[in-house]
Amino acid sequence: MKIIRVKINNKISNFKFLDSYYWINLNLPFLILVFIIKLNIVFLPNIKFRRCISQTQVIFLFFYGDFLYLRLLTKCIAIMNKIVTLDEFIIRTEKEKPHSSGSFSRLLRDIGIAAKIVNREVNKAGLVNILGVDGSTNSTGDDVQKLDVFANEKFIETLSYSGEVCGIASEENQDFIPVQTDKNKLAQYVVVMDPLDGSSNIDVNVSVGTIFGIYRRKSPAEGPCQLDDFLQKGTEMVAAGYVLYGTSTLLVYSSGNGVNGFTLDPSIGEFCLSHRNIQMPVAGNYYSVNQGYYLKFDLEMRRYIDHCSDLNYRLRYIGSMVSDIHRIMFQGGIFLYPNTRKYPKGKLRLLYECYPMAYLIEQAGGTAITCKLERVMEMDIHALHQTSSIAMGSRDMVKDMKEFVEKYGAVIQ
Ligand code: FDP
Repeated sequence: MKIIRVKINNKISNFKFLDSYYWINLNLPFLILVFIIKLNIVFLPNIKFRRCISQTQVIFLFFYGDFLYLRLLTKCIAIMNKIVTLDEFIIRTEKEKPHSSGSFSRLLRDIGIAAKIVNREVNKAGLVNILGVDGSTNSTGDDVQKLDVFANEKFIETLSYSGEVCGIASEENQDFIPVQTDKNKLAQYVVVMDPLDGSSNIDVNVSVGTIFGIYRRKSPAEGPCQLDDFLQKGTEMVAAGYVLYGTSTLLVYSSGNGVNGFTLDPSIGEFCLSHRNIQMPVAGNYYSVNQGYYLKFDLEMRRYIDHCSDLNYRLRYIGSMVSDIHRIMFQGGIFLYPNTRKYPKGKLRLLYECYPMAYLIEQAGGTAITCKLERVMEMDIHALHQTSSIAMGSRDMVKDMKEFVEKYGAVIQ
C-alpha cells in the first residue's frame, strides 16, 4: 500500500494505492465499460435527455470527469515511477513516525555515505595497491586484508562525524570504540558492524559485503557508552542491514517495518529504491553451506545435508555471508554455518553477523535459528565477538532442518 499526494486543480489530495500496476489492472475493465456506455448514450439521438442539449455539451458533461480522472491517473503513475533515493525514502519513513527527531534518519544516511566510499575502493581494488593481506590479524584471528582496514576506518570515520552515534563495535577491533565529540554528546545510538564481510574473497574479485546493526544506548546519554550498550539481544535492535558490493552495489535494510533494497546508480551516485518490501520465498531449493567441513559437522547436520542432496537441491556457497544470504533472500533456500570441530560454538559472530542477518531474514518472512534450535534473535550475548552456529532462510526449509535435528540430535544425547 502506498500513500501519495497529488496536486490537481490546486487542491492537494492523499490517495492510497496498492501499486500502480495492480491499480490500473483492477480499474481498467470497469473504466472501459463505463466509457462504452457513455459512447452509446452520446450517439443515440432518440433519448429524451439528448434532445435538450447539444452534442458538445453532452461530450463536455460526460467526458470532463474522465479527463480529470485520467490526468490524476497519469500524475499518480508518474509520481509512483519516479526514482526514490535512499535519503528520500529514509526521510519519508521517518516523517510517518510521530515525535521523531530525525537523528535515526541522519545515521542511516551516513551509513549510506560510508558504503559509497567503500564501494568506490572495492571497485578499484584491482587497480591500486590496496589488495592483499596487510600482515596483521583481527580480533578473531583472521588475516586482515588492506580493504578490511580501509572499510573499517571509513565507517568509523563517517559514523564518528555523524554526531548520532556514541559508540561502535567492529569485527576489526578487539574493544568497542566510544565516540566522544562535542557534536555527539547526546547521541542515542550504537552501531555494530562487520565492515567487510567475506574478506577472503577480495583478492579474487568475488562479492563482499558490509553488515550493520543499530541499537539504542542503554547507559545515560551524558557519559561515555558502556559495554552493556552493545551486549543487547537481537530483539533489541532498532535497525539492521547489509551492503553487497557485487555486480551492482545494493544496500538492503530494515528498521522493523519490512525490508527494502536500494541499488547504487553509479551515474548519479545515489542508492535508488529497487526492491520494495522484500518477502523471501516460503520454500526454496538452494542450500548454502561449506560442504568441505561435512565430516566435521554433527550427525544431524550431515543427515540434513544428505537430505538436501537427495532432493537435488542446488548447493551454492560463495563464502561471503552477505552474498550467500542475499541469494536466498530473493530465491529462497537455507544458509547454514553449523558448529564444527574447529569451531565448537560456530564461527559466525553473533553481534554483528548473526543478529543483523537474522533480523532481516525474519523481517522478510523467513526463520533464523541456531543449530541447537534457539531463535537467533533471542540468544544471550556476553561478549562482543561471541560466535554462534546458524541456520537461516526460507521458513519451510528451516522447519525441515529442525525436524532433522530433533530426530538425529536425540540419537547422540
Ligand atoms: P570471512 O571469514 O571470509 O570474512 O565473516 C565470516 C565469513 O567470511 C562469512 O562471510 C562466510 O560466510 C564465512 O566466514 C566463510 O567461512 P569458511 O571459509 O569457513 O566457509
